[in-house]
Amino acid sequence: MRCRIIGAPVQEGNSYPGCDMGPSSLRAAGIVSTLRQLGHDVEDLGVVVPGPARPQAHGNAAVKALPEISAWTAAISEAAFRASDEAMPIFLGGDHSMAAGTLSGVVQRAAELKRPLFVLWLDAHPDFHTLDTTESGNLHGVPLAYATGLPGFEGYFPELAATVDPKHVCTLGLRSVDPAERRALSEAGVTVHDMRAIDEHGIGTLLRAFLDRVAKANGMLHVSLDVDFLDPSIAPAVGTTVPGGATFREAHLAMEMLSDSGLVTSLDIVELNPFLDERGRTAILLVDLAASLMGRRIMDRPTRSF
Ligand code: HAR
Ligand code: MN
Ligand code: MN
Ligand code: MN
Repeated sequence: MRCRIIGAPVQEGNSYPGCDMGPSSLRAAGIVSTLRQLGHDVEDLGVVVPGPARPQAHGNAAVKALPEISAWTAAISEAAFRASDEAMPIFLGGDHSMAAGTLSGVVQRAAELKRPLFVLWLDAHPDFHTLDTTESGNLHGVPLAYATGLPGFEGYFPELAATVDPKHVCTLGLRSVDPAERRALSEAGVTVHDMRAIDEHGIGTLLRAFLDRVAKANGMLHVSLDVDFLDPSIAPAVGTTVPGGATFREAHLAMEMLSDSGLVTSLDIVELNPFLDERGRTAILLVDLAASLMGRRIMDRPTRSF
């Protein structure tokens, strides 16, 4: 497969400095060479550079770094649209606010190809706040609401060329949802599989049902993998750890099933904060998960000696 790696070192969307080092850490952990070893044609496009931030204030005084995130969103969206031309873009974050740009770019691509875009959101959080409902004001909490066309972003974030149908979104791994998000998710018809659903039904059953829907609709599939989807015991390098996350095997199984499906057309790896990592273990785990998603199987998994 033809892949394009794009760094998006945005960190203004969260309150723990360090996410800007995410792309470097994933590169140091071998993201490019690992995908090449799996036989993919990998082009490394470096990092996105945002345009100048225009001063902007919002009625919700909690909102932070709106001019910066708006500038990042525009630049990332353009890069995502271009990179998704006959290739699979893999976006290295950066905090999750970058998904405002990646989703906006890939949904524009899907609209051009006249195919529906589906989104698998692997995260402890749904990131389904609007600029009006966010209480923390951290804009990594809003990208999914923006991309699905929820109101209140007009005039603040770039105008969307197309929106993601919220009924094509499946969130998996949730365990920290604010009241306003809970209401908005249910009104919009987003599929919500929280950790309890994973415990009860198994991640494979839930993912299988979603993948069947994507396949039936001839959909494109964007996967957004937030580090805090994973249990903090295996993935400490994230500002917003929440106990009770996905295990090593649950995460790999999800990636292996995604690989088998052949449906994934774009991927985000977000929220990695290398400043909080332990000898690169989270970055290494993320590269291994990306490898599973891109075709590595248990039987040919190399043993690691560091
Ligand atoms: N819902 C909370 C807020 O809006 C927490 C958002 C945290 N988001 C992430 N990404 N860490 O998923 O502040
Ligand atoms: Mn997130
Ligand atoms: Mn999260
Ligand atoms: Mn769904």
